[in-house]
Amino acid sequence: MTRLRVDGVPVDVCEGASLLDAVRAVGTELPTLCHDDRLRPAGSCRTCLVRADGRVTAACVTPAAPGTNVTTAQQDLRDLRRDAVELIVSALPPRALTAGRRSELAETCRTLGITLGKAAPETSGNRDDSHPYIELDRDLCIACGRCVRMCDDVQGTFALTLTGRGADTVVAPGTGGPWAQSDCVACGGCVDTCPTGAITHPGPGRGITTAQPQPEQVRTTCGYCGVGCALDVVVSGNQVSAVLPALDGPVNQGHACVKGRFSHGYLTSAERLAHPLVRKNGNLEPVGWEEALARVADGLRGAVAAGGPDAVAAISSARATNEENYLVQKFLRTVVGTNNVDNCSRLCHAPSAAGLSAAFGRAGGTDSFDDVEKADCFLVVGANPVEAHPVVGARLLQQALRGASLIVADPRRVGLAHQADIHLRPRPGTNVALFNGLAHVLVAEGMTDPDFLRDRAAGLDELVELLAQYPPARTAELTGVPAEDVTAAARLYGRARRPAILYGLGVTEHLHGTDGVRTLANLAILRGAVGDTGRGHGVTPLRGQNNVQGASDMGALPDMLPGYGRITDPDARARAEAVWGRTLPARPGLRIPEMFDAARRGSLRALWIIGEDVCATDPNSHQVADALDACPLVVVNELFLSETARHADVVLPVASWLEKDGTFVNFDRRFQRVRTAVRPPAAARTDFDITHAVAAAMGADLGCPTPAETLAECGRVAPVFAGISHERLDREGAVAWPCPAPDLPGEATLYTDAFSTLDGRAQLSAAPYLPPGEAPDAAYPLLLVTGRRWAHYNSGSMTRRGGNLHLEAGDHIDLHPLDATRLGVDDGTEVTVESRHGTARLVARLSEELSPGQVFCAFHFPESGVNALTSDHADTVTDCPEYKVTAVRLTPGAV
Ligand SMILES: Nc1nc2c(c(=O)[nH]1)N[C@H]1C(S)=C(S)[C@@H](COP(=O)(O)OP(=O)(O)OC[C@H]3O[C@@H](n4cnc5c(=O)[nH]c(N)nc54)[C@H](O)[C@@H]3O)O[C@H]1N2
Ligand SMILES: Nc1nc2c(c(=O)[nH]1)N[C@H]1C(S)=C(S)[C@@H](COP(=O)(O)OP(=O)(O)OC[C@H]3O[C@@H](n4cnc5c(=O)[nH]c(N)nc54)[C@H](O)[C@@H]3O)O[C@H]1N2
Ligand SMILES: [Mo]
Repeated sequence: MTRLRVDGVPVDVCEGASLLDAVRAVGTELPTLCHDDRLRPAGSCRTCLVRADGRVTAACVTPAAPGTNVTTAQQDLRDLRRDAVELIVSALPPRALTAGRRSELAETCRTLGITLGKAAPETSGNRDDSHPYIELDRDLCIACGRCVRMCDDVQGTFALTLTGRGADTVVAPGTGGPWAQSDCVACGGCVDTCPTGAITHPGPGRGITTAQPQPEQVRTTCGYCGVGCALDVVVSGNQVSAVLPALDGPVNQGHACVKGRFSHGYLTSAERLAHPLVRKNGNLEPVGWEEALARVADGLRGAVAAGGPDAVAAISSARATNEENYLVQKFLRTVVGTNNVDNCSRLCHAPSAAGLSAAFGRAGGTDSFDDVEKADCFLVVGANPVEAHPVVGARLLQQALRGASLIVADPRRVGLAHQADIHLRPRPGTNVALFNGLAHVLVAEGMTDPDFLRDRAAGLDELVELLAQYPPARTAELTGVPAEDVTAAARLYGRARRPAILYGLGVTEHLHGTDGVRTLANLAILRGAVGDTGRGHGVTPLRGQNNVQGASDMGALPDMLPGYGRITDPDARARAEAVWGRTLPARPGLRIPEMFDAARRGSLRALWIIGEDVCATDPNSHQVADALDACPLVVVNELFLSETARHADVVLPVASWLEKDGTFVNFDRRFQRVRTAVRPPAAARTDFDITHAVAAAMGADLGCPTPAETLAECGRVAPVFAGISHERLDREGAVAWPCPAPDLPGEATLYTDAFSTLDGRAQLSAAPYLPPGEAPDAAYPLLLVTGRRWAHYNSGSMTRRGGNLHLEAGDHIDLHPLDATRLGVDDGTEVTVESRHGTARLVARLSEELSPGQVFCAFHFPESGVNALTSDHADTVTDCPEYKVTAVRLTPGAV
């Protein structure tokens, strides 16, 4: 702590604080037009002048030295500050300060009593409104550089620059052309920091920024990806006018991405479902809730009568809240009497849950993301956070720019790879060989932690024996990664002081995804870099959906009760039975692909799909559609008439994340609150209410009248959540699980004393490399990897309905220029892609980010049919589809 005096008042500030921090600490406000707490100080606007030990200085750039006497209130200082603001305003047209203008500058002028007296003449036309979410009015730019620093220092996109000279300096996209064609990824950082309204978001939210809290503002957690950004939703008349990143958001810290910040246009889309639909004479027709619920209840009863409780199954939603997922699995287990419940974790990080449980004992990441600040080396594997988890991607990028070493393992030159010390490019499907190769070098060169391995790990001898087969040269043959890169990457990870591993679907969505997770975990165990040893930050899966961790935590899994009690474990069942007052079926239920098999065979007679567009996003989609068509009752809870809803017998209109109350669990196991910002359309209801209503129509009462009471009940079934409640989250913001008691902090870092495995040790895995399920051949010579693009989200149901469509209007397939030339394909032209399973139509995009022989596409536009291409091959342990490896051929034009 540093002690100094501000206007005579003693004040203590932290090491590294500025005079501005000290002045604010005593409650004095200064104008700060070029300053934002999220950014490096610039000291250019001279509006925060103070006197420090007699010398006039800009408070924002002057370090708070011990004993300094700071004064702020003398008239000459007031005049200097006022002159500085007046000078800035005098160069702006009157609209900078028109009545009702929401901006920091307008606010400052109102406070200082500065009016338009000396303003420059009104101008017009110097605008760039090419972008759907960001508008630039160059005449209002004061060249404070906040937007540029936000783009560089927080987002890491470097899309903006200051151009021109002297008083004519203004911000511009670095590429020179219109904003829409720049490198901007619409994180909204520049909009949020701009103090004058030069950069704004068009529409009712224009000019609202985090600097000016609004009367109707609701704190919630983003409902897109699993990062768990805390957002403040500004509401006016049941409409969202702006969504602002919360400055105190534990993961996002005042940052957001295009999805959370701007992609809420879907809320008011004309296509939004507003009434239940029931199939009559082959057509889906609008009906009242009573009729729809009666149809569901009759269908469920009929299915049970014909095939017993196991003739019913549900796919619960990783987009929905914990409380909704808890209720859905409780309904299946206690009202229907089956364990047939699963969620999209099956398609995503089920291998993480299996692999991390086997290695360490629990089904989540081992450490807190806060540790990025302490890590000095990142191994990022099969993940593209710059596009898929942009806020995480940006924080990793900043750490790399500050000197942390970065190893990226991805077949493609993804965003982070541009900043990597080493980019390993394994052939898709060869991770296990790569990780074994890295482990070989760690062992061979003595970069392991013998004490940790002796005291806290098991399985070393077996692993060392296996690793003999993976010297760098053989690893290079198996993976295509040069031997010297394998060695160099192992040394970088092996010699780091505090290395951290983060990974994504490039590890899990493979035939041997669980082996991939386990052999990756080996690296952290060999180094003793897990288990709170102070020598590293473990292994973190960048989980996908907003609440995929939570959906699984809540027991929406065929073999697990809430809190991961095994359904086959009599003690776990007994605990749930005591709370629920019912005997539970002991046999594990069906996994998602098994549900479709059972439907095609005729043994599954009712399937309730809650927020998953299985016909678009599950693999081998023609077979999925066949399964739905074969199933006598398909009920779909949806926001839109998705591909899946089109195959349903009953479609129930639902509320989305901005329209409901509950909690989500993010990728590093933090529970956070979700709060209702606006009402859903017409007759749409929450999944929570619908589950209750279906139970009631079946004559059952699920208890749990409110989301808060539901989480409380869940804590009684699952002791690991017992310390977490809505009331506590309202107070504390976020709490990580495990958290067994209200007076204990959540365990953000796991395994401090022991691992949660049977013997308390981390388990090394001696898994040999086995080839992927599909391999290219003469007929299908290219290897297709599927994954994500920054502007759209999964099935695209929400991001295709709003401004994001202007950012990316369709799916395209990236291919190397050498392949394009060979195949006669031009950039931007239509191509037909065929696999052994189906056909898709896409637009070609030439890209050197891929190796020749490999192609890449996303699956955000169902009409392009990408999942008609993907196969039924799936992880041998968890059934997670092998989305990352499909052999295809490509022909120019539409066939
Ligand atoms: N914008 C956007 N964000 C999203 C989503 C979205 O659809 N759009 N979806 C969300 C969801 S549900 C999820 S699960 C996450 C997913 O987030 P990520 O896991 O980052 O997503 P992907 O792009 O599917 O795959 C990651 C990378 O794996 C690489 N890869 C493929 N095969 C291999 C391999 O064999 N070895 C290695 N080392 N790498 C390989 C691919 O080239 C790709 O770059 O994103 C979430 N966030
Ligand atoms: N080829 C290929 N396919 C993939 C992948 C891949 O990498 N490659 N990745 C896979 C992965 S990781 C995942 S997670 C899946 C994701 O696949 P899905 O889960 O199918 O995708 P989403 O678009 O996230 O959401 C599903 C539906 O939920 C609806 N929805 C949104 N919020 C709510 C809500 O609160 N309640 C209800 N009831 N509905 C809601 C949306 O309108 C949408 O139609 O895709 C998988 N498919
Ligand atoms: Mo996912």
